[in-house]
Amino acid sequence: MAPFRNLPDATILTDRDALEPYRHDESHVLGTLPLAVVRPRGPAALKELVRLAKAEGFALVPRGAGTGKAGGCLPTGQRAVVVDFSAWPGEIQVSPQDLSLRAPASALLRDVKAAAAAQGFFYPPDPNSWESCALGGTLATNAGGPNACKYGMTRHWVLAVDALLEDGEIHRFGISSVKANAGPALGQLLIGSEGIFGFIVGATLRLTPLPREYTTLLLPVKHWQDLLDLPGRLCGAGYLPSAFEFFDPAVLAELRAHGPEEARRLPGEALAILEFDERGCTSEPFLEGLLDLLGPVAEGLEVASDERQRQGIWAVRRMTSAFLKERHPKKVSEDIVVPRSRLGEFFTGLERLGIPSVSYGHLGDGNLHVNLLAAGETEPALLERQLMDLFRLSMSLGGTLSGEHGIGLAKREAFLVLSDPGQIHALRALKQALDPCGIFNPGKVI
Ligand code: 2HG
Ligand code: ZN
Repeated sequence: MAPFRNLPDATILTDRDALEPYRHDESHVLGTLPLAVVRPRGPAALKELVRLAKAEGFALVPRGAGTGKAGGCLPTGQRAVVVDFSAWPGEIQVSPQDLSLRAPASALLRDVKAAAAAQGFFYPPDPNSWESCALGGTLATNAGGPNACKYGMTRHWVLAVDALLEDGEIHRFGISSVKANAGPALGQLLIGSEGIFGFIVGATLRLTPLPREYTTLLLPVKHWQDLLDLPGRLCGAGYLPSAFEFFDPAVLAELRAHGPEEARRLPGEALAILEFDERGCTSEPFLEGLLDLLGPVAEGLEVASDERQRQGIWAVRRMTSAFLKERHPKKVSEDIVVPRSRLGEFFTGLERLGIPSVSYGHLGDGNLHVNLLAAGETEPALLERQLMDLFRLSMSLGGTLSGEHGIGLAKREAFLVLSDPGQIHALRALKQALDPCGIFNPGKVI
């Protein structure tokens, strides 16, 4: 407690019981016990924290709502202080004329999306944790979600960020317009940086008009490989779904057998959920065109008849991760990506590797949640080999080892081994330049 005694405008936790939860996020990784948790309520607290961290030699670890999937907000080592942004002040303000929204890092993504929607606008990023995660965490991790298929990731919706840098001050990078080209975009460097270059305390987000209609489709198939060329075929023909999700046969069977009421009614051996949100997507010509394009695979296609059914379908998809975790507490879930044109090759390769796994996720953008359900019972060296094989396979097809969850602690070793050495060198040089004392979230990513 001693060094924090004079910290202005902050709540400080040092009680062991209060610190314990900060060793966890929603990944399978466990952090160390932090020295303290600080909840700053203004810039003065951050300035003093940065000064103290340098003087006393402790690390600062940022945390939003703790819903991350890669351990990016977990303390490591013996001298870490968690900076919990949940009390960071600020209001959500929508600017209809600028098609933008300002919000503090502490705002819940749910409230950001609702504030935009209340004025007829849409903020598309929709990670699975969207109802509980904090905006700051989504910015630090460049969160994804089903809508990324059409709308891209968090980074594509950020106009400006306010960030704490190593001088202890908060700096703004970017402006309230999509046009800004005065030099390289430092704000973009901070998004997805997982707090290793500085901490994001607020942002100006880009909005777009709220979609006025949705078509949500259930596409059950007998042979699940029949789904794999559909994302590419649809996109190639000008049908860009706002979401294209899937469950492989094993995940679907488990959901049907043990999931909630809505899951028990799901059809097919494997199943895709497609959603379109452009103007005209509920019209007959649109659906007829889609059916023509899909051909025989569309035999069992079901259109959600109303908003209630649509919400029921999404509720099942949204609970799949937690559902599988509850049934297989020691599972390891990955989030690799391959270009959608190579999905078939990916699954052929996965079968050839013999990695026991089940998959679901964002088929439309090639971001697959490959789950190793037996990870807890697998010998650690073998598990590591299986994961490295999985990452190598994805990369050999032009993909990557993480599509949306980030690197954090969970994938750091693999990231260092598998990345282009030039990339690691450049990232380390940036780290040295922006954080010469190494106080910002050390030991993460690089
Ligand atoms: C999802 O799409 C989330 O459901 C979580 O990204 C996936 O648990 C997972 O791996
Ligand atoms: Zn996901």
